[in-house]
Amino acid sequence: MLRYKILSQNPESPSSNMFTINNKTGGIITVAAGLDREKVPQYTLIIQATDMEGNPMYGLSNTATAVIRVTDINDNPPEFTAEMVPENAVNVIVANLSVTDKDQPNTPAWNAVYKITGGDPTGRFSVPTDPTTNEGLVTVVKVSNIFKFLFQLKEMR
Ligand SMILES: [Ca+2]
Ligand SMILES: [Ca+2]
Repeated sequence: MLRYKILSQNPESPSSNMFTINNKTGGIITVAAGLDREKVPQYTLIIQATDMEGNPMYGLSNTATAVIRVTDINDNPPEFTAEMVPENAVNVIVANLSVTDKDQPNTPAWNAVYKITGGDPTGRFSVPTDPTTNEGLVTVVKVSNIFKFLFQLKEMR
């Protein structure tokens, strides 16, 4: 007849008893709120099992390590990290917008989608996302008439 207990938890953050163990079944459950992958992605617990129903005089014990990995949830909005710096280009990307998101990289919780919410009533720009860097690529999709005119002039030469 075994009895289980947690000997230690590493790290002891945000509190030293984030988990409890069912002393008969060995099932580990969370007791305290505050699990956050961005702060502590993994806990290591040292578990002790003792026979003789955990009798400290006659029981024999051994320890094992339980590694608890905290999975991600989408609890961080993307944050812009740089000011938009326009470059002198007319046809393709005119600016890169970068954001940081503390959630797990390359997951739906991390991938940014950029949307122009104002200032472009004729839909001249589009902002696709760079799939590897998560940057917003501000792109001219519709060239204004004056530019079209200039391009035509160039082609005629
Ligand atoms: Ca996010
Ligand atoms: Ca998260």
